[in-house]
Formats: sequence, structure tokens, C-alpha cells
Amino acid sequence: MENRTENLRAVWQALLQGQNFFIAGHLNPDGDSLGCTLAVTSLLERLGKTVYAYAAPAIGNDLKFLPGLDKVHVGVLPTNNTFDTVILLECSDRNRGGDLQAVLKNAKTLINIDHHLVSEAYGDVNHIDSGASSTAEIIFQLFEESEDPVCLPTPDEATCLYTGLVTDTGRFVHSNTTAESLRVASALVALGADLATINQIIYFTKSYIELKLLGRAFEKMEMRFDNKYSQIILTKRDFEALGATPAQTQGIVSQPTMIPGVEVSALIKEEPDKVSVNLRSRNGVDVSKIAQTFNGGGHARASGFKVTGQTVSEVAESLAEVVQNVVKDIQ
Ligand SMILES: [Mn+2]
Repeated sequence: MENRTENLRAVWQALLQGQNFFIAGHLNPDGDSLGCTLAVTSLLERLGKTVYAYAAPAIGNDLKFLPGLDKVHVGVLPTNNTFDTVILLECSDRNRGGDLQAVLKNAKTLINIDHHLVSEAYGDVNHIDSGASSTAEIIFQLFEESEDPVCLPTPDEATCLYTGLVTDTGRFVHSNTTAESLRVASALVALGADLATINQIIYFTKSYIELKLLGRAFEKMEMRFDNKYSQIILTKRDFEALGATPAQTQGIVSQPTMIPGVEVSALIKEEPDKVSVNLRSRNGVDVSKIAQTFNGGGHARASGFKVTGQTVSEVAESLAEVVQNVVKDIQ
């Protein structure tokens, strides 16, 4: 990115000038959003700044190991808005962080750091690098830019940033993984990122119920349209039988995309008040376009939507119709 150095220097200038900071990531915090919030909070505190770190609820169990999480106000907004500097991470618009109007209104300087393509330059200082795999990759470059070795990540900060990097790249598998992502990962490991804990908690921990639910999902997997479409329907009865909740289905929808020939994978869940659908594709199908048909959205390879007022089989059939049209001409 052309202006990277210039932008990072402008961010540094704002960080050094500020004294009383508010920092937040986006709603439904993921590893990148939360990891970066924690790493930047820790850096600012080491520089003698006052920081109010905020995260929207709820924090997933797989992120509760992140060092410094006890300092984050989860779902608790400040009562006194005297911040001179607000940092929004991973927020493609100023409302992505939640109800922060009171905080934003009084801030002298708003810093916006993001890696999403659609990000608006709504800050006083903006650094939007859509070529970066993750905000963690950008934050590491920011730490490096200071040239003061004191500002390099501590082992705990490295653990937080590595978590952002590894989750946003799907363990360095998604197409956003670049040589730079791997260079940053290597540097974070050298600085003491706790790989053993990150790998074990994020990638090798599932509850008994989650594994049973995965088993049930595999049993219910159906192949349609010349095996180009995999459909899994989990009903209220499936969840009840296992004592599971629809939130425990993380990772299930991407499993069928391992089958060669599968173009689209759908997980259709009957929730108490709605039917929710997750979509994944293996090759070229842009599943965000399928989701848009149902007023949903997301990325080309991963998207989703929710429907109210229809049964799970009605939703499954209208989805199947759309998918059939998309996959029918694929050889
Ligand atoms: Mn991200």
C-alpha cells in the first residue's frame, strides 16, 4: 500500500498526542477485533496513557484466554466521556462498534484502522489497508513503525496479535494470506506469541455436545444437484435431543466443502424465533450473492442470512431453488 508509512506515522502522532483513550472493535467481537483492542490497549498503557477498552458482548469462550481481557469493559460503556482520542478498529463505518455516539461526539481525534475493502474514511486519522489479511497485521506494522524497541509487542501483545492473524486467515489458509502475513506471524512468534495455547484453545477444543452435534450434522448431510450442493438441516428437535444450542454449530458448515465437486454448502438451523442459514463455497461461487437474495450478506466464500415467519423446510426449499440455478451450469 502506497501510503502505508505515511498513514502509520500519522496514527503514531495521534497516539503520542493523546492522553485519555477510548478503544473499541466491532460488534460480535472476533479474534482480530478483540486481539487488536487488547494489544493496542497494552501498548498505550506501557506508554503511560489512560485507556478505556470496550468490547460489545459477548466474548466467545475460545477468546477468553487472551491476556489482558480482564481490563476490557464488556458491554459496559463509560459514564463520563472525557476521552481526547477514540480508536475504532475493524469498524467499516462509525456505527459498527455499537452505540458509541456519546463517546464519539466529544472526542477530539478519531482514529480509524481497518482492513475491510468497504471501509469509509470517517476518522480524523484513517489507515485502511484492504491488502492486509487482518487488522492484527496492520497493528504489528504500526508497532514496528515506531522504531523504538520499547514499542515492539510484549509476549502477551504478540499472543493477542497472532490470534487476530491466525483467525482472520483461517490458519493461513484463506486467500488473504500473503508473504507479509507470514512475515508478521514469524515476527510475532519470535517475540513470544504463545502458539501452544492459541492452537489448543482455538483449534483443538470442543465440548462433548459440540462433537455430538457435528456427528448429527454429518448424519443429516444431503447431497443435491449432481452432488454440487450439500445441505444440512438442524431442527429444533436435533438441538433438543443433544441439549445443544444453535450457537454450538461453529465450523460445521465448512466441512462439506472438503468434498471435491461440492460448490455450495449450506447449514440451515431452526432457531427459536427464526431460521438462520450459513453458506460456504469451495470454488468460484459467490455465496454472498445467494445470501443477498434473502437480504443477507457476507463474503464470496462465506455468507449467511436469517428468515423469520417461515418454516425450516420452506426456507430450505427456496434456498435450494436459488442454489440450483447457480450451480446447474457448473461442470
Ligand atoms: Mn479482521
